[in-house]
Amino acid sequence: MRIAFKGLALAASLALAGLMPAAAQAPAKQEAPVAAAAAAPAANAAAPAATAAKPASPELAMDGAPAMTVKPMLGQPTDGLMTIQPQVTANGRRAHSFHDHILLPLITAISLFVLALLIWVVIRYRRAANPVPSKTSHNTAIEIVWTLVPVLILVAVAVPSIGLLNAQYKPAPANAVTLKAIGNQWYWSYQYPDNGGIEITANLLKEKDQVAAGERYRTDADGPRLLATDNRIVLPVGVPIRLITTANDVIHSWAVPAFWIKLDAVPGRLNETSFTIEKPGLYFGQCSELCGARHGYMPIAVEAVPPAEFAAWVKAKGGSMPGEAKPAAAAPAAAAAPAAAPAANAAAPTNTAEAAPANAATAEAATGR
Ligand SMILES: [Cu+2]
Repeated sequence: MRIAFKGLALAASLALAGLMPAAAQAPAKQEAPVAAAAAAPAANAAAPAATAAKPASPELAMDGAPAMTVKPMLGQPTDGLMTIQPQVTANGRRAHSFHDHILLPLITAISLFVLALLIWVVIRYRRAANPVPSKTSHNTAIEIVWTLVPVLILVAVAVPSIGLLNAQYKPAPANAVTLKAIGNQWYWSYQYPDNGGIEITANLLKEKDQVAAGERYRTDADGPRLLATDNRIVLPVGVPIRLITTANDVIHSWAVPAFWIKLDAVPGRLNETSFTIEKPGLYFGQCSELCGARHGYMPIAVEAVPPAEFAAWVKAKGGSMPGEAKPAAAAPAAAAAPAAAPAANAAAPTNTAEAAPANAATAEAATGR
């Protein structure tokens, strides 16, 4: 039964996403979501119908989810910005403050002090001003000072630094939402193992002049060049996220600057960290481990939304929230077509196609933003 449901959920999400893993490198046509929506998924008829009912538009994610608009200054690089991106996690704020209030003043003071010493030496002890140089070779007091002071500075930096490092590897609490990010040459795929095994493949959106006529290309609503993806992942705000990374081929690294997250994705190994996003918004990142020819073309786009919207998105994807009953529509469908379950093919969705249209308007109101 559980396997049957998983198969259906996979079929549903694949149909919704309008792409199969094999097609990952080639962005599907814009019309795909609508076509897929007509055959609407087995799991939970109402919610997908709502998102799918919208017309295909470059501003919609390929799965038909409402696209979040890009906010200036938030979650992306900004022209002329000199410092770290605005941080939206506790660790990020802590690191930002560490950088701004401890490291930067310290580095500035040391640089100015050394510069002043150099200038003083150059002027005061130049040949013209100091024709007979001193033959002094040792000075115990000054040697103790120039050994001790740097040690004390390093200790002063190490204390907050190790605390921050420790905080970054704090295990996630039991109620965390798990996101598994899988690096592939050269795109990211995602799983939500606690939410009915939702799977998402996120590819770079190419520029208009790089795609064939009719194919989806990047617009400014999708995000900056080289950072926009065809499918965005969605995460709840204010809820701890357990991030697990791994890879299918070579080492990648899942990095989103605004979250203060950079976690290597290593084949055959699971790396884990946790964070809580404090502000709704659209956040961009990139693979940060040199992983091959198209390393620069595997962006990350995260929509952070209120928990209720996240729950609605999970339902729309055919998943479920932990502790919640499985979507009702999935049960009869699975019972009606047990044979179709293992293969995520066309058989399953057609069985429930009639049940799909449901009340689009209500669900749209619930998920609209
Ligand atoms: Cu990579």
